[in-house]
Amino acid sequence: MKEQQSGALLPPNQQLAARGKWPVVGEKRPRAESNPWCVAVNGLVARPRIWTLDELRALPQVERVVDIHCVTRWSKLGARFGGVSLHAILELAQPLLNARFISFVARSERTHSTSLPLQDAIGLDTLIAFTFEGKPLEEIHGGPVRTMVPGRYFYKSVKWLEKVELLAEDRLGYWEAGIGYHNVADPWKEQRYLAANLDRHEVRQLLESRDFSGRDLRGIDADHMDLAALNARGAALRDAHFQRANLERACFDGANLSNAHLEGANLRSASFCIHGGQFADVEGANFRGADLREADFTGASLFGVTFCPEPDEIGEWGPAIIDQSTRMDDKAIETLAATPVQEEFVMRALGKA
Ligand SMILES: Nc1nc2c(c(=O)[nH]1)N[C@H]1C(S)=C(S)[C@@H](COP(=O)(O)O)O[C@H]1N2
Ligand SMILES: [Mo]
Repeated sequence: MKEQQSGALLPPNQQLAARGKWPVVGEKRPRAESNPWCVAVNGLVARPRIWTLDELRALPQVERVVDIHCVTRWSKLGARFGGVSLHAILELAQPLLNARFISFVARSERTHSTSLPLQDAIGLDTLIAFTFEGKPLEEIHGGPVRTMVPGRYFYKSVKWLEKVELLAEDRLGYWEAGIGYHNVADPWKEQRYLAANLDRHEVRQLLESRDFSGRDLRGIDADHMDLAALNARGAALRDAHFQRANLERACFDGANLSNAHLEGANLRSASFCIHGGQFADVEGANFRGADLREADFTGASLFGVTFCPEPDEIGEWGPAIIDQSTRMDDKAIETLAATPVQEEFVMRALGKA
């Protein structure tokens, strides 16, 4: 947002598409199907509903002039879309209190989808669009109906919308889960890929191989990713985000996870031990709500680690799941002494208190 206020029109490292040009990216057409087009609004809503296009067009229509920023570095400024605001549709659907994410699913061969935190989708003024520059949206650009999410890379805007689903937990979209496109996707912060300074081929390779060993992946944003059996031996993962990620059997031996966010992660049988003479550094990491059964912290440094909420702390996360199958040697436990609430919680959970 800072850049926008300072007057720049283009987010960092974007280029203007040629005047009048609108590149086609991703899928080229919707799934071939004979039944009439409908958009279902369901999941965690009080009033699920299947809308026909005529019914949607009968709702108040609005126009928005928005800037398109594709992650592949082209931008198209001042595009005029018309349709129904997501906000209006959600007012009719009445999301339940536990609805925190919204997934937009396409009527396409691979049921392409993308998701956003519900607050962002509403706050960014998402449009369910039928028209572009006053004319029906061309099929190749998502007609008859697509979403348009201003302020995010264009991969957050789905073509050929067929379902809007409200969710308690995030469900990563096609590009986000598959090739590591950043799950927030703010172009002004250049959130293109899950790790800064990696290109898309490197990210794809990392995810396919699940081999992070020895890599510098500081600040990586892998919230909600499925990374079971990840090899992260000796990796630099300071400030990494792994909230609710599946890291079962992951190996973090000798890795640096200081200040990493591991809340709610599945870390069953994960290992935080010594590798090549280097202990696993998890100082300041956050393990609230993580499953740490059979995890092994032998030799790890746990200074400033959080396993349970502090007394009177109000927050989303409960204590980590630790039991007698969780392995912590005396050296690791010693490093917890600076934080008595944490030490006491761990000793009790391990059955040593
Ligand atoms: N159904 C569907 N929606 C999609 C995609 C896709 O492959 N399938 N690609 C996304 C990406 S990466 C971009 S940049 C835009 C491209 O939209 P356009 O082809 O109209 O430019 O659609 C997004 N929505
Ligand atoms: Mo894109």
